[in-house]
Amino acid sequence: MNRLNDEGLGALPAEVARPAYNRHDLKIGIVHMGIGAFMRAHMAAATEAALNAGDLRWGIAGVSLRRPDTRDALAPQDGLYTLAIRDADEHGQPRQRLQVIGAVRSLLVAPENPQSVLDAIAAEDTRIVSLTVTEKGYCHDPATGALRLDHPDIVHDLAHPQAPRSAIGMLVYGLKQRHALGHGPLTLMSLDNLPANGHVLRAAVLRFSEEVDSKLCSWIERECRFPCSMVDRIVPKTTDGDRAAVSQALGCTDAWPVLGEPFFDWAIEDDFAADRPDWTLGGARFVPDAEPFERLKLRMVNGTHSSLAYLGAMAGWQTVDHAIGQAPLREHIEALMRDEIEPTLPALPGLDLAAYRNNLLARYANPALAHRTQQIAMDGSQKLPQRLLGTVRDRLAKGLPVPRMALGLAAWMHYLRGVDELGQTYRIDDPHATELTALYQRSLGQGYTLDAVHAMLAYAPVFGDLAGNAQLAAALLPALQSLHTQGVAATLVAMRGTESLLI
Ligand code: CS2
Repeated sequence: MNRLNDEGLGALPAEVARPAYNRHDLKIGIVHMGIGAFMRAHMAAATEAALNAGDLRWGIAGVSLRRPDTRDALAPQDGLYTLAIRDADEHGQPRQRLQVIGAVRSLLVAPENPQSVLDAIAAEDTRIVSLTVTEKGYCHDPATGALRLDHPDIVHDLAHPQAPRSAIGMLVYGLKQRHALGHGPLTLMSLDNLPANGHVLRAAVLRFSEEVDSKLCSWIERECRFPCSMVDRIVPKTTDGDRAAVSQALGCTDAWPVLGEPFFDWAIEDDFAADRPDWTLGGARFVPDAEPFERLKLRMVNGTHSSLAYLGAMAGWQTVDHAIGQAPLREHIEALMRDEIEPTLPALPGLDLAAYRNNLLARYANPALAHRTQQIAMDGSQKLPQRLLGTVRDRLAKGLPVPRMALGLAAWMHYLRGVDELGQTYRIDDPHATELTALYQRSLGQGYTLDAVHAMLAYAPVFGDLAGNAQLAAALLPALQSLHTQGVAATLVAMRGTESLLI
């Protein structure tokens, strides 16, 4: 089979969507740090809509922060890749709609040539630098949000201005070069699942730049923009089977396609230093304040996703659709949203929470995604604060019970034992894995007791001020004991009828 590339675009099957513009005329207006599957199924797809409408200023330079695999796969394809949107037809049969995306115009691998990344950030045509570097990529303390000046990558980058390895270091040294060239301010746009993601990014960039050069820091503070945004599309990891199926449907080899659900949402603050694509053409909406959208999404989507992932992974339910197909789990997730999460959410004009909840349950049931619970379970220490603990804090402050929230947290703690109920071992994939595994071993590993629960809650990077919270510990203990002795399925059955609304 031929390789997908510019030359072969005309020969693709008629039903495959493809760029409607001449890719050679594309300018690079966006530098994207962390060119993984999520961004290629999300922001690049929205940008493609603006390019298709004829605004060719917004080609993307994609930066890989660690591995060369994306560049190695996409360079022979002229940067082209397929977005496969998957769901089920009216008979429940999986189907996919294919679109070849042309927005990614160049690919950089930071560790091979960090200077090329700084040059791209400093280039005159660049107006936006966007990031999907995952929660841990901000080198911040998840409980407080502050940049960790003792983070090994930050320590390294402050000492090596020519060869930074963190996204924050690259941004600041790239901005320094840009400022020296007089090329005008940038918009720095975080697309990660963090509350106030723009503020987290801004704080980290300013803190780092303060260490580098105070004039640079004031320029960034005054002139650059950091809009917050909420992004939502489920993007499972692409497998070899997916690559083969997409290639077969295209009639040529695509070594690096991405998959996604049909659902797409992106609410972004309209606060840009120097113009932006019209992403509304691709389904985005510009909003004055992204906070209520972020809170809704982080708590409802990501909060329930993480709860479902730890419970599912422990029970041996490997994919989200399989897990949500278990009636007691589905009932629990539905009640978790309705009774415990939704009462903590601000009202949003036009938002019907019951419809949002039902739609989310339908998204989880999508049989064509095969989204693995272990994929969502990774990096728990980075995810739990904004996904679960905000809801928990709000409820505890009002004296409201948290039995279902506590079950998700308990499932994460229980998951740290590293073996599921079928006896399968797995690796804890988390930047704090070593500490967390050791903590589990000397606390819960010695017995599921109240003292052990308090020892877990004392883990400051995750729980912060919740350490020593008696109400939370009292909710966690029975959940942990039940998961330990009865297992996930029996615990969920026992949760039926649990009252979360009243004290
Ligand atoms: C998921 C998210 O992997 C995870 O942790 O919860 O990636 C989720 O699929 C997206 O945020 C949905 O928008």
